[in-house]
Amino acid sequence: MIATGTARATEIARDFPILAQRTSRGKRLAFLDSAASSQKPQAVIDSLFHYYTHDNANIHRGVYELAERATNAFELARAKVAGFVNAAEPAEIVWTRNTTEAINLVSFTWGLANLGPGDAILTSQLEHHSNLVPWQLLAAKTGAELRFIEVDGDGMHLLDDLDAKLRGVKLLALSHVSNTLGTIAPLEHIIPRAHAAGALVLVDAAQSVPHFKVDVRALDVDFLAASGHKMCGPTGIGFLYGKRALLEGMPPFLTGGDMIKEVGYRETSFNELPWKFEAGTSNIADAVGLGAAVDYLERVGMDWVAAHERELTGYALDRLAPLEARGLTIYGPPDRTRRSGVISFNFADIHAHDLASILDTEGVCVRAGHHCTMPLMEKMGWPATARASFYLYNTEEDVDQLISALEKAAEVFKLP
Ligand code: 7TS
Repeated sequence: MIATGTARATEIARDFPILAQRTSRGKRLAFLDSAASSQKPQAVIDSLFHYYTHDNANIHRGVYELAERATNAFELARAKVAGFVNAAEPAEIVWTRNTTEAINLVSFTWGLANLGPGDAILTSQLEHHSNLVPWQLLAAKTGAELRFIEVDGDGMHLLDDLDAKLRGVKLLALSHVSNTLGTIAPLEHIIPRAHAAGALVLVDAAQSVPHFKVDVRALDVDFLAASGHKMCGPTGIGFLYGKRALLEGMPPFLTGGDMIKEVGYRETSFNELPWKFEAGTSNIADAVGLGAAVDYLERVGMDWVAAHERELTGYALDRLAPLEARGLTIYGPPDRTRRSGVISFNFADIHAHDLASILDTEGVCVRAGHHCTMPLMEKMGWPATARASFYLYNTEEDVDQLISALEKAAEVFKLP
């Protein structure tokens, strides 16, 4: 079973030219940092080249052929993203630079218009700073209260008091998958309860949409944010999904060109969805690139991606387990069905940064540090962790290389 997955992943890895290189020390590259940013398949690189070589022009204004082609490519990419997350229509997809900007859009528009003293925002103790700091600032500006779903020592949500926590909550803002611990939030249980309490739900899907099928209508999310660069797409492009009725009711975010209908010297009427939220010239080429990334992922099949990552994570956990006797600590949910392809760990008393540097000498790329979840690290009492994260192009060979590199670290640090 695993072998089949690995054979396919080995083929898939060939679509990603960057992975074929050797490091400056002559090592095979084991790229295990896709939670930070994924690599790009040739099809995405080609789409950018094609766009700039054949179609480039500004959109929504030109009457000439090039401008029409650019506009069509841009809007087709939006439709692809809408299909990928099963939005009811492309107009419910607003382009942003990334997840962070999508969350800020909701905070600055819906949030400032709808929250006040006596209201509450509920998030969790697992959140990336992107899904925390905007709500801290919004609470400070509006007088709303910020509350937290707590997590246990394994990073599992504690939901016994959820209904009590939801009292007075107007917005629940939750990450689907934790970038630090891999915890998958049980959204199918949480969202109906949030709606029953009268709250809207925003899902930070930066770590879920790239890795398994996410259906905004089946989940019944109100807003969802994701980043193109984590799902085989270019940097600088991401999106906000919002239900039409909500987006319609929200004031614009940034203002200027393209987001307007009529402008007078003293007043302005705004464009229709989704352009009302897309001021100025958009990141056209990278939107087109993200459309190509969606095509690529759909060709591979998101069910296969999810199954492969689950298998590979299981294989990695099995191979890491014997190192626990030498001081390795693995964090995150012990229940493998509740964790994604992210494994945070520490090795004896080696600092996570030193560990990551040694792994780097062996060609293994992992992230070390607080993973933009400083409050979580403080709560858990971990100064830092090293983190390996998997994607569709990773293979058992990558995991084996990680294990050998950890054994090398044990030697260097003279662990027993
Ligand atoms: N939310 C989650 C859950 C994330 O993992 C990240 C990025 C973001 C939001 C922000 O995404 P951006 O594209 O707007 O920057 N996470 C990581 C990471 O784990 N390592 O580097 C970036």
